[in-house]
Amino acid sequence: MRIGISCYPTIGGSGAVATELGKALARRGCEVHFIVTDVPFRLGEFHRNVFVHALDIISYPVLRTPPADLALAALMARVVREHRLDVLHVHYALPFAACAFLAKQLVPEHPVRVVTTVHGTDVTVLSQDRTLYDVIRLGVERSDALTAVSYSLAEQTSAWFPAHAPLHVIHNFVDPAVFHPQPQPALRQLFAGPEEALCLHVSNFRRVKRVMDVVEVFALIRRARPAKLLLVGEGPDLPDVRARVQALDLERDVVFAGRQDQVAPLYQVSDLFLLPSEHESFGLVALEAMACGVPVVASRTGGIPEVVADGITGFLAPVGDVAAMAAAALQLLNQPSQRSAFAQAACERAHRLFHIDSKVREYLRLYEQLCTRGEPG
Ligand code: GMT
Repeated sequence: MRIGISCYPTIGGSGAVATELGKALARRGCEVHFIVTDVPFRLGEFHRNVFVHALDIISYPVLRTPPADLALAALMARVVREHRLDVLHVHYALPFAACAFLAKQLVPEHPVRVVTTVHGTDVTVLSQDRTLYDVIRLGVERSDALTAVSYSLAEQTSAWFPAHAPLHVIHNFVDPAVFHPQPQPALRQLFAGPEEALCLHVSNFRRVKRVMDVVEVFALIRRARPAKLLLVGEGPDLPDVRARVQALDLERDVVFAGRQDQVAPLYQVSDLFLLPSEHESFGLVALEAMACGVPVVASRTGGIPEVVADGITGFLAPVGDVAAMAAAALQLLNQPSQRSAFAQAACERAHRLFHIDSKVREYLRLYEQLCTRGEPG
C-alpha cells in the first residue's frame, strides 16, 4: 500500500504520532511518503520505504504572506499523482484536511482516500474560531474517514461537526521497544540524590499545559520531603515559569532541561510524572511516562482518564486543584511499595492497551476498508 502522511514537523504529539505511524507502516512494507513543510523531528536516520517531500514556497513581492497551504495542497496532489498513493493520511485538521480536500480536486483521475486524524486543539480551540470553522468543517466533512485519538475528542468532534465523515477512535500508542522501564543510575544521579524523589514534566509550555501548576504542586511536595523537579521542553510560558521558580526560592531544586530529542531515558529516571493540563485530548506524554513505569498525577480532563487509570496507574484531580495533586503525589512518593505497584500497573496498561503494533493494525484495517470500497465521492 502507498500512503502519504502530512503533519506538523515540529515538536508536538501529533507530529510524533504521525511520524512513528509512518515509520511503523514502512517497516510493514508500505511505501510511505511524508508530505511536509520540513523533515519531521522524530524521523531520525534513513528508513527503508520512507520518502520525504518537503515544501518549497515561492516568494514574490505581491504576496504579502507566502501561500504555504495552497503550495502544500499542490504538493500533495503531485505526490498522489506521481506515486499513485492509495491513502493520504493527514494529522491535525488545520490546514491539512482542507489541503487534502483541495489536492483531491486537483487529481480527479486518481482515487486517493483521505483520512484525517484530529488530535486536539484543532477541534477544541481552532474550530471554535469563527474565521476558521468553515474551512476546518470542509476538511472534516469531506475526508473519506476521520479518526480521533480518544473517545473524549470524538465526542467533541461530533458535537462541533454533526455531518462529519465516518468517525473511528484509534488511541495514540507507544513503542515498548523504546518506552520501557530501565534503571539509569548514572543519569539519575545528575538530577537527584539517593533520598530525593524526582518529579518530571514534559510539554511545549503553552498556557493549556498549566506548567505554573506543576511548579505549585512541586513547591508543596518540596515542603514535605526532599525532591527535585525536572522540566523538559520550552514554549511561551517558560519565562513566567522560571520567574515563579525563582520567586518560590526553588532554583536549586528545579532543573530546566529545555528541548530534548531522547525523552525515554528522562522518564526512566523519574519517580512521578505531573500533567496538570487545562485540557488534553489524550496526553501522549502521560502514556510515554506510564510505559516507562512512571505513575502519573494529572488533571481529570478530556482524554486523560482514558489513559491514566485513576487510583491504579496514577491519580487524577480537578483542573487547578494543586493541593489535591500534591497530596496524591506525596502519597505515592512517601510509600515506595504503593509507588512501585502503580509503576508496574502503569507499564502493564500502557504496553497492553496502547501498543504500537495493535494501533498500526487498526490504521491499516481502516485504510484497507476504504480502498476496497468503491470509488470515493
Ligand atoms: O492540539 C494540540 O495542542 C497540539 C497537539 C500536538 O501536536 O501535540 O496535541 C494534541 O495531540 C496530542 C497527540 O494526539 C495529544 O496527546 C495531546 O493531548 C493533544 N493536546 C491537547 O489536546 C491540548
